[in-house]
Amino acid sequence: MAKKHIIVDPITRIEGHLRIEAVIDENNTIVDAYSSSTMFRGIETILQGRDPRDAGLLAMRICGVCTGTHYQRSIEAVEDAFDVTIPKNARLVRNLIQGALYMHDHLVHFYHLHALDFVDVVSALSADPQKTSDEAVKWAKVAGTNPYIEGAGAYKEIQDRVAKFVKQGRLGIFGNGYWGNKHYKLTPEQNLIGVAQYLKALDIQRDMAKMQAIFGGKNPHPQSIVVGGVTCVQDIQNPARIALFKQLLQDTTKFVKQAYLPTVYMAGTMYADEATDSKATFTELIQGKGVGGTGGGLLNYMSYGDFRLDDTGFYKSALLFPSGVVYNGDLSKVYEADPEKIAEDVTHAWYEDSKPLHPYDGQTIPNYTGLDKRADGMAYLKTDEKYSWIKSPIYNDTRVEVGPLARMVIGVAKKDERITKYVTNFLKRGNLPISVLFSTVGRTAARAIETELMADVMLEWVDELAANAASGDLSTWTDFDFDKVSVKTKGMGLAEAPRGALGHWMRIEDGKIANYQAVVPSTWNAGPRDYKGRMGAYEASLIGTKVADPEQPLEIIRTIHSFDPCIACAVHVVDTKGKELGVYKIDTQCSI
Ligand code: NFE
Ligand code: MG
Repeated sequence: MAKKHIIVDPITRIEGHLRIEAVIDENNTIVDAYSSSTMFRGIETILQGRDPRDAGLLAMRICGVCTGTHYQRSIEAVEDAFDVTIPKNARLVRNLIQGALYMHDHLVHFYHLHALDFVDVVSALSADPQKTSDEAVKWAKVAGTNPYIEGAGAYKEIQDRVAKFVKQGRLGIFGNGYWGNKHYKLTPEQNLIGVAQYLKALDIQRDMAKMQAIFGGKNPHPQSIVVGGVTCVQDIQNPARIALFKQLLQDTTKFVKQAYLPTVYMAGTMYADEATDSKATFTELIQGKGVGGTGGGLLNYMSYGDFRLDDTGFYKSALLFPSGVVYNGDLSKVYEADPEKIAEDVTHAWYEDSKPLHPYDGQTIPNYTGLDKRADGMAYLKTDEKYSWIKSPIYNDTRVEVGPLARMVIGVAKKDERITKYVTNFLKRGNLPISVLFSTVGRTAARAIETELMADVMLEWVDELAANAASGDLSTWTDFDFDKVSVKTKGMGLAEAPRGALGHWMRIEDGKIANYQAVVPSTWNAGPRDYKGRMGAYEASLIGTKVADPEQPLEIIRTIHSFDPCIACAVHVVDTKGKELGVYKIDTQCSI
């Protein structure tokens, strides 16, 4: 039987526009896959010629999600150029804003962007509320706690709310799901737990956003970070502001521990067969045999490291998440991440050809070559040529995955005490081997482990900030000599974002930005094939996955969602002359 082509475009419940073309064999197993951003926009180009100190405010408009992270990375690039070390209060405040952003991002991802790939909402209507409550107790116990939502009455109330929606024939936020698909594996009671927490998480995420606004001034797009430090002097001086942050942190941590983690255990256990369904090697993966579990993918992981724990200087401080590189899922060897070894390739991206370039010398010259319109009326990606607006980042001439899973894997490989403790505890409680991490389910579990770790460590930081301010240290800014930029200089802000390794590189000449490049987590993960024809992380993760119903490619969406795609971030160049680069129509229903 001939191979079939599945096109998912757009992938929904993500930021931006992403198209996946997958080829399945006669057993409905994916044997080839292509990831394409169909969106073109931009920031890097408009930063050229501007004052470096303003770059952060513009750079954070790359995205509406990890806004504060781009802001901070851009400012750190300038601080690197000037060799500025920020004061302790500024470091702690930046850590708290970023930490709250991680918690917010991970929670919204798990519940609102990803959960419905595992939770069948319609099935929840046939759940027994008492059994649901008992089931919630069972999974909370695995996580060593009590359920956040308790009692048959609470579950009955939520079930009635959803039933009302369904009876009126309008599923609202739950519309357009693949409800009833054979690859949904939770019981009706487990599905009801998922739905109940989904709705509650809408309130919790608001509080996590508030935490960012306490020190950031607002959210999204905070405005209190400046080159040399922070401007939220009044908030640091006012114990009530710090106490409010701490209260919101404690309230939201409760949900992380008593709802998010138990539910990851529940879903992880019910989908565990997928996490452990293969132990193939990388060579077997690229032959289409699957590796680790479903969705394992490249098995090469990279982290730049992040969250400074002392004030010795940006690239000198001890880190909460260590930097490093692990190849082929081999945790026995870990290599240092060397910024010199980063390059972006555009062989299969809609830009003027060049050899792979280091970001300091990166170019963004669009060259849109269109799609292949065939006799069947459909437009296909020209996969032998250019097929995405996303470039292909390369590290040390290999493709790597970045993100929470990479951070946890590298932390364990580097024998980092705190990360090893959180990962080991998680696996021990759930009676799971470490190999389960190398899968779609594992990627989702790693994000939950990171959220708990982040919540706990932020409680230490907020107390440290309160104690430091109480001791009389109210310093928030380090002075620096701007005239230094009249000479030629350069700087990079290399650290992490919720979705993985994030770098901003800036060349400065005559006090103005001469070149600016951002290489972003979703660029690393969603990039197309490179100049050697090697797959990006999304593409590799789909190989070997079995699709239960090609008309409902739930498994493709589930695995891609596990990376938490942000295409707005991944593509951030624009043709500033507003020239039309090409027009094509997308058939969102296509599955042929
Ligand atoms: Ni637009 Fe982002 C994060 C950055 S991109 S969300 O996290 O940087 O992947
Ligand atoms: Mg870029």
